[in-house]
Amino acid sequence: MLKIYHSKQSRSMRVVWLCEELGLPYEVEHLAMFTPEMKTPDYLAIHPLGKVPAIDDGGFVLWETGAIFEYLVARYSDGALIPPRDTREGARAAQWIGYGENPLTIIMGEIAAHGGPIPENMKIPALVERGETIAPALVGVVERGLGDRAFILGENFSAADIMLAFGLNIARHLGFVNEGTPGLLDYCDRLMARPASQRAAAV
Ligand SMILES: N[C@@H](CCC(=O)N[C@@H](CS)C(=O)NCC(=O)O)C(=O)O
Repeated sequence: MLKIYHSKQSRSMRVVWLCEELGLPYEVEHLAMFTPEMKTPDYLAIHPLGKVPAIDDGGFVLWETGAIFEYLVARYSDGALIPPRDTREGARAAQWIGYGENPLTIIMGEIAAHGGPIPENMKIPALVERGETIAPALVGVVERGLGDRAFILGENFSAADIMLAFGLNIARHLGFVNEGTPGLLDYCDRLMARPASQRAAAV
C-alpha cells in the first residue's frame, strides 16, 4: 500500500488530501516536525533533506509535493484533478501547482516558522521581514487569478486548488488573507469544507 511520510499540519497534508480526493488507499508514517526523528539516517534515505512529504509506493520513493501530485494523478486517477499536460488547461494547472509551493507556501511558511514555532537557534528574523514585505503581492496574484470563479482552473476543483489552499491558509493565519480579500476568504472556506480536506486534516 502507498505509504505517506507525514507531519500533522504540514505540507504533507496536501498529499493526504489528494489521496482522499482520489479515493486512493494509503498508510501514514507520522514524523514529528523539527525533531531529530526527521533527520535519522533511515529517514534521510527516504528524503535527502529529512522533510515531508515523501511517499513510498511499493519501493518507489518520491519527494517534492508537485512531483508526488503528478505521479499519483497520472498513475491512479482517470485524469481527474490534473488536466493532461499537453493541453493549455494542463499547463495552467502546472503553473498554479508550482506557484502554490514556490513562492506562495515557501514565503508564508518562512514567515510563520521563523516568526513562531521553530527552535530559537534556527530562527532567521530577516526571512520574516522579507516575507511580510512581499506577502500581500503573492496573495494578490491568486486573488486576481481566481477572479469570480469557484476554483483556480474555473468551475472544476483540481489538484492546483489543493496546492494553493495550503499556502493561502497560512496567509490567512498570518492575516494576509482577510476581509479585504473576500474572494479568497470564500475560496479558502470552500476548499476546507470539502469532506476530503477535513478527513486529511484529521490524519
Ligand atoms: N518543496 C518541498 C518542501 C518540503 C518542506 O519544506 N517540508 C517541511 C514541512 S511543511 C518540512 O519537512 N520541514 C522540516 C525541516 O525542514 O526540517 C515540498 O513541497 O515537498
